[in-house]
Amino acid sequence: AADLPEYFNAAEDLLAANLARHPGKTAIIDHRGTCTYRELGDRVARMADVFNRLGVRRDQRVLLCLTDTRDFPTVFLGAMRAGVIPVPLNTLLTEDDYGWILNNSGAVAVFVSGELSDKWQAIAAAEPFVKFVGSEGGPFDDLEALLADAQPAPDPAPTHRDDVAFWLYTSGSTGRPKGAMHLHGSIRLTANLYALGTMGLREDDVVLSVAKQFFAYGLGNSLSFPYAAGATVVLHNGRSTPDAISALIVEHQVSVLGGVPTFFAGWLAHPSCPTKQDAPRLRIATSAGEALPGHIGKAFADKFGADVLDGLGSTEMLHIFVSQRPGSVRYGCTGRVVDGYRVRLVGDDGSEVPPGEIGNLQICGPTSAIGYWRNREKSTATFCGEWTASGDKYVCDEEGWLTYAGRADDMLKVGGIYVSPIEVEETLSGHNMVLEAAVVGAEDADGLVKPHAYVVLHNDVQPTPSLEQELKDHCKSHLAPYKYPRWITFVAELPKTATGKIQRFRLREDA
Ligand code: 3SK
Repeated sequence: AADLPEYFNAAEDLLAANLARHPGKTAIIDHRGTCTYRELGDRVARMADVFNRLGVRRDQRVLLCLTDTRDFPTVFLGAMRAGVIPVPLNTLLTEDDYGWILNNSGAVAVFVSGELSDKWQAIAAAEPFVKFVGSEGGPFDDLEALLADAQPAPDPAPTHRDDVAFWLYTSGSTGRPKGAMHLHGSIRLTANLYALGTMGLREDDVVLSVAKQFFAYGLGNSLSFPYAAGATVVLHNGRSTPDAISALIVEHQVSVLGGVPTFFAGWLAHPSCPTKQDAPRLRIATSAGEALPGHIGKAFADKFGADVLDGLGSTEMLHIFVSQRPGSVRYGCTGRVVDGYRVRLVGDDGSEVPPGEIGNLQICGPTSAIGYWRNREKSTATFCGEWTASGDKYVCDEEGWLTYAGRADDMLKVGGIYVSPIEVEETLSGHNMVLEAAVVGAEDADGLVKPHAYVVLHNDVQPTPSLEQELKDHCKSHLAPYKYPRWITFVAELPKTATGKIQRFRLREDA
């Protein structure tokens, strides 16, 4: 961080060099067409006036419930440039989640994509002092009209590199999500250390990310990294289906693809997946979110003659700190520590374990969040001095190659997104035919983890295939849909300790 100027504004830093160097270059391609760096810079500069007119002041929080269009970087960078704190939200959460986060964050404004506004209307009606702004339709004031009326602010807010720039909410196994607070300096540092230094992102790249911008992984892939490199990013405002991603790769000749293992597994087997001839510029892919099974990485490399760089990152560290390197990939493990970070593996007593033994992964590096908002207990458990606990178990060999060995807690990573088994269990138990439930991770045919529920029904209820489907639908409608259990096993009772705690490890052994 000492290499950065003391007074440093992350939004200004990402845009200024591009505005000076190639203002007419396409920064973004989205469903509206192309947006040059000049146009993006203008929109971002106007946002300061939009915030002013909305009555949003420095250090206040604004929520972004936005799909992947140019409006996301407009609001995200515009907020940081004005010293306002943007808080991107997972667009798949429920109304209940949003109400809780609005209250927890104390946000004073919410930016909502038209197609997501149903989940916000009741909240907006109950919050007369919070401003709601809509993107592309919906009942709220229109962002485009506000931008058109606004005057561009010539100068960014004089933020310090150690000022809080933005927050990202992340789920834990118990309780509500935690708002990880990130600093202005961290955005440039993740770009320098990982995107430019490790992955080798270039100005002539055309980047596409399967993970959306509201995820830490997608925020780097689609926002900070392409702008730091002066590249072009393709934004897709719909679901990242194999058809959609294939079409975008071919149409825009994508050269860097940011994916997750669940996506790669389905896409490589899908009829729409382009050939190397259709996608000749595709030169590199990244994978994160969950460990990449070696056979999936090899299948991609065989098909495209390009590496998939598996990596491990976290919302707390902002982006990837363990990664494969182009040209020296070892499929089946996650890679080695990224220059600028240090990792160590510790046993349950806190002492380092020797090479070859499983330990709890901790990371030291300049991009860690400074804590969780309003959560002293979980902040002190995760951020231990210069070390941040990742919650993953790893093994390291003598040469520093790190291989994933499972989670240290009960959390599941499903398609790269955290799922709390407890939340799914509580939802199942809320169904009137369910007495209790336990959820663990089980591997599908590709070796990727998905939720598996063990359900005890009330005495007079018989398990049937239609009840199994009903319980899955119940979860999909009460939770973010990716959290639903892919398998349900009806059991007479759950394994428990003498004190009544569910022994998930015994179910994992059976799964
Ligand atoms: O889940 C991951 O591996 C990840 C990667 C990059 C940034 C953030 C995260 C959570």
